[in-house]
Amino acid sequence: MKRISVNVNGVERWVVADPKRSLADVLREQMMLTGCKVCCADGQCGSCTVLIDGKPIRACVTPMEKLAAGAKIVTIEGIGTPENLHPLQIAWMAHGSAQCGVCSPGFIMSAKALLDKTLTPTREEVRAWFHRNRNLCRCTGYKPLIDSVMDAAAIMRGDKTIYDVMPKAKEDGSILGTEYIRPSAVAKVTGTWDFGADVALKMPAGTLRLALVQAEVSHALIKNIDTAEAEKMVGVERIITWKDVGGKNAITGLITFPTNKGDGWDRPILCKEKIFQFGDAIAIVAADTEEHARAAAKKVKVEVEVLPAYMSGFAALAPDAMEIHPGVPNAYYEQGVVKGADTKPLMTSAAAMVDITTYCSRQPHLHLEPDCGEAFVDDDGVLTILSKSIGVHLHHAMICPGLGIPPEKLRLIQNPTGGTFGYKFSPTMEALLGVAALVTKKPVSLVYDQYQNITYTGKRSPANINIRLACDKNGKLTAMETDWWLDHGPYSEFGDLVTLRQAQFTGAGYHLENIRGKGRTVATNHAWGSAFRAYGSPQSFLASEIAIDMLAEKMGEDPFEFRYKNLYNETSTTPTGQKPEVLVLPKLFDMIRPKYQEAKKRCAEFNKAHSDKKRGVGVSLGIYGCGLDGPDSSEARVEMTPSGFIVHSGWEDHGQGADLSAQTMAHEVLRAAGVKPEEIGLVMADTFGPNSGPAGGSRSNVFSGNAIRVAAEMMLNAMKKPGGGYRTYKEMVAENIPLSYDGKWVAAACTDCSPETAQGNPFPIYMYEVFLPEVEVDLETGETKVVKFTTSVDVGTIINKATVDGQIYGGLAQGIGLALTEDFEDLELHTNLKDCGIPYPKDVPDDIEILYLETPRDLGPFGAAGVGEAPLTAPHPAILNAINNACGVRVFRVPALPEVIRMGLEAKAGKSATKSELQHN
Ligand code: MCN
Ligand code: FES
Ligand code: FES
Repeated sequence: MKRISVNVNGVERWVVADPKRSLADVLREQMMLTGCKVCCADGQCGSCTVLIDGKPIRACVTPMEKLAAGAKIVTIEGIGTPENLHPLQIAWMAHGSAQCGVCSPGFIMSAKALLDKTLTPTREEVRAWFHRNRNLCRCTGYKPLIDSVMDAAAIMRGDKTIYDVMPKAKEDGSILGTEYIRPSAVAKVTGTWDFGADVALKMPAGTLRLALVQAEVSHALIKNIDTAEAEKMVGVERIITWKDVGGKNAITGLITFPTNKGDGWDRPILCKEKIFQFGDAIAIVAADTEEHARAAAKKVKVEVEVLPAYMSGFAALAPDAMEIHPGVPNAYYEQGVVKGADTKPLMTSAAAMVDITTYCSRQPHLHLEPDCGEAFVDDDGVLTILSKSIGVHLHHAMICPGLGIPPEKLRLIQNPTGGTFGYKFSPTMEALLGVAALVTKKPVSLVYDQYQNITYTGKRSPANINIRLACDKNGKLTAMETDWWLDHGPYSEFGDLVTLRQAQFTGAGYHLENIRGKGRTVATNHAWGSAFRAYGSPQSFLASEIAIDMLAEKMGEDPFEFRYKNLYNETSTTPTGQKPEVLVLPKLFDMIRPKYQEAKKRCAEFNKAHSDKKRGVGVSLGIYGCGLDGPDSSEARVEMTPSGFIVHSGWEDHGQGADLSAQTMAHEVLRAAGVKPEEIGLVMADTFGPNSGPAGGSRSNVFSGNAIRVAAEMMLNAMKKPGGGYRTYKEMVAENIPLSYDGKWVAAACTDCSPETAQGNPFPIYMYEVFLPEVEVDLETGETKVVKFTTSVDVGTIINKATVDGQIYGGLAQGIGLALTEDFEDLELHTNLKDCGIPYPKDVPDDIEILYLETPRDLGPFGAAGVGEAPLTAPHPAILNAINNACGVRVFRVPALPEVIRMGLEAKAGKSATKSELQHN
């Protein structure tokens, strides 16, 4: 320990600290300057960036002892306050740049250092600066961040005013379709938005800190758990094992289909007899500090008998593979698709047919904020769990029987959340927190480090799809056959649905009336499969959007026009036999066609001038449904108070902007009574409030948006005076009129899909997008980058323009990662953000163009569909198609790593790789 003098935000202070501790830890834990966020603790993400003597420094890798005497430290708290914001903070809000907001303080500090040097940077200089300073963002695709810096610089130069930059309501007061800022924006850009790790620091004295004892192998029998030595370690209060869990000690997967061969109780809260995957929780240590808890966790001895680990669908499907869950076959769910006529004769008589196998990877979510949460038993004896849950009511049902408490004694509330992209559709640590709080009878907190966050949360389920696609002599699609499996890891939750998604989306978008296929969900010992943005569809479109490209090639036709003539028409149905709710794909293709032609010309000119690098353009389409399968519903409440209105909604916010959307939906109705947006407060994502369903499946804008609209309409009706005008709060009270209204919206016309045929009407509304990337391939190294991305999109009426732009930019950036770099396969290598292949600023093009078509949907709130998942449905096959267009190499799996492309180039040049090597390497 040492008494160290520091100058923080202009104030000279003394702090007693361990000189080896990081500046980030001292700022956060000792000075409570929690605007300095720690996401990786490894210098990779820049979320902890502060200024030291004007330079951007990553505080997580700066030990206190490295601080020079008299060094001046500036944190986000030192550059602006909610009442007096820095231009960068204003511009960040104005461009919707703080989506989840966990990266915002770090980016703003980094940008400040740049603008302190120059007020006239170019966009490229800003991008290079962020890239060099390792500033990562997973939500925004970076473009809005660059826009923000450019605007902040303009304000600081005096070329623009704050008024110019800040979005405004429309003249009639409506904020629908504007770029109105989020209610959470000020807190996010000033660093006062408390994420779960900040909440943990601010828990009361006596809160126990938890650490997990986790499996270090992927498949094993547990012979003994010895806690004796660990119990004696300093600070330890209690070591908790399966014996301490009061209920079934399992998380129920709420399996959807009775044809599922398991019972859905396959995921233990704490492992008893068996380890199913690396990282599985075996015991929890509760101690006075996190350091003590982690040290003791290392001393728990787990004796195991290692079993063969099945790390892929290929391995788990092998005839001699043992059952991972004894009594349940590894292929535990089968899904068929049967539409139209028998496809066999159509395949035989086809003018052309493509038969390929594609493999979509175990894409990691790479949300920056590591998983975290707290729990306590409140004064009424209710176990209250705070976490990143994006399905508080869903998770309540999934964990309650495992904990063994009555449902009314369990409450889940979502903490401000630093991105999930779907991994939090599964409960992660909720049950662990719950068990610990129940056993110790004290408040507890658990904060994963980035290693745990990556290795012990769910991932996208890899899919291996064989597709055969046929057309007649006119190039019209006649039939499709598919055969697929999904590697869903060891736990069955949502495994049947993701398998069904292949039936719903493979071949979607085209007039394709004859389909036969069969798929299966396979248990493996790799990471458990969880929801991931666009859930299930990236696997499907990888297959069908490469196949159709190849079919066009076989027919000697342009891939854009070949698609165009096969798009859904007035007589078409989706692969599940549903009539599309709007016919927008031909218009989206018409809109983007001139861009396609320009791109082809641009690429040809580049290729003429370069022999070492080649450029190409690719096309694909993507579609996704809004909703959970079948008759889904959402509830909301609007309450009138003396000072305004409160929307109560379960719409969880990952970072996508649930707060602003809930406010906008209510305001668009209530503004008739002269209500201002700022008079509408929010109480969100709490199981003691209305059940709005999970924020997944891009369902919330439609379902929760409609439920809020309905509740607001009921309120407005109640406020209406017989002679015109609206009642005030006082008048409502005086007339004894209820002050609270519950709205509900049900997609009543939707039906489930059958496991045998997949036929049904699963979604009320779909989103549609066309992808047009341009890539550059280095012919020597195989390195590929996306240099420009154009997309045309129809997500119905736009509720907030900055939100929708941000969703699309961010989704495309994740699509670039999926296509080229991201993976979670190697448990030794893929253990941090960088090695999992997360795109840094310069890995995503600044040149992204979005063309909007706004076709109002009859069932959408104010005509809106959803948007979150659309941009990640099919950007990656378009990129792979563009690679082929650039250099003639077909890649059938993602990520298309340079070595795979290089192998393809060598094969083309007459060297060794075969088609099957390219499909499976
Ligand atoms: N929206 C709009 N106008 C439309 C459609 C949508 O303004 N026509 C807005 C909505 O009001 C909402 C956002 O766009 O703020 C996304 O709406 P929707 O598609 O309904 O999605 P959900 O609110 O249900 O959010 C979930 C969705 C999914 S499934 C994932 S995964 C996802 C995503 O949104 N994860 C995200 N976007 C994310 N964005 C961030 N920053 N972080 C995540 O983890
Ligand atoms: Fe410091 Fe990531 S760089 S937390
Ligand atoms: Fe950048 Fe979420 S806003 S990580």
